[in-house]
Amino acid sequence: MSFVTYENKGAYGIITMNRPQALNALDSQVLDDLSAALDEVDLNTVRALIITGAGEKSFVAGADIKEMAGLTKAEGTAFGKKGNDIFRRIETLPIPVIAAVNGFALGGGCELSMSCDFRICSDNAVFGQPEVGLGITPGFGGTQRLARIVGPGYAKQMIYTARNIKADEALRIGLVNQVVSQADLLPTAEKLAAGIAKNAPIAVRMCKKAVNEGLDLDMDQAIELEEKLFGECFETHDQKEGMNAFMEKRKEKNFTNN
Ligand code: DAK
Repeated sequence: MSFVTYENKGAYGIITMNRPQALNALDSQVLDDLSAALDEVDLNTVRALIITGAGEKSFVAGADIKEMAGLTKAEGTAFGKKGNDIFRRIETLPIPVIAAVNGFALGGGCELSMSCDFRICSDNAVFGQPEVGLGITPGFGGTQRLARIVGPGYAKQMIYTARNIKADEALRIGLVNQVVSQADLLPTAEKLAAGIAKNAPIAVRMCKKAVNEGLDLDMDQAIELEEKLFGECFETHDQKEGMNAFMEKRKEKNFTNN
């Protein structure tokens, strides 16, 4: 039995973390299942991905504390690498990934949401990095991604105090882009995914690469990267189609990912 499901909705897909008896906490099995679900995404046809949690209470309540409790140093390091490799795969996936956070996003859950391109959440969502209260550091990229998303000040405050924040505060500090009701969460995420899927996939892919990789470069190098990726869009079918549609005053565009 898999703790992670994948549903192909045509232009976009939905991955659901589905271990509600443990509030979708991430143990080794769940991480393996998440990796297998990512394998199922057909990157030639699927143009955006949503990651959400099963149930109304939790997105992911963190790495599995019961499994981590007995780990040796070597096992702890290996567990951290397992999660990091999968989260990095999500971050660099050649299609946008939206986290639809439907409740607790704590520790590894907050970190999973931050490996996605952006986050929307329901009004009952709770975010936090409680690790220092458990005697560990965030281990799935939390110290790095949180600081990049909300800035070092808020990131350090959240991490050092281990204090959880609610949806409205997450919105205020820029951790999430939008807060909606539970009922509206998935429809809103699906609307966003479908909207992204209408655009030229090569161009969207280049934009993801430009933003992600550019953030780690100085401005001269970052602009050079943008120039290179901009250039790569030319002579593609989709560049010609997008520009021809404008000139022909056509609303419908046939982007083919070529
Ligand atoms: N791990 C394992 N089980 C969990 C869990 C978790 N993170 N969160 C919840 N559960 C389980 C509970 O144990 C309970 O199971 P039973 O006792 O019924 O068997 C069930 O889910 C329902 O939870 P509660 O009964 O506690 O539900 P409540 O509504 O009362 O409370 C809660 C919800 C989310 C406030 C509470 O469950 C809670 O505080 N959970 C722990 C949240 C947390 O601290 N999360 C961060 C985990 S630390 C690293 C790699 C990774 C990481 C760090 C380092 N390296 C290797 C370097 C990541 C660390 C983390 O994510």
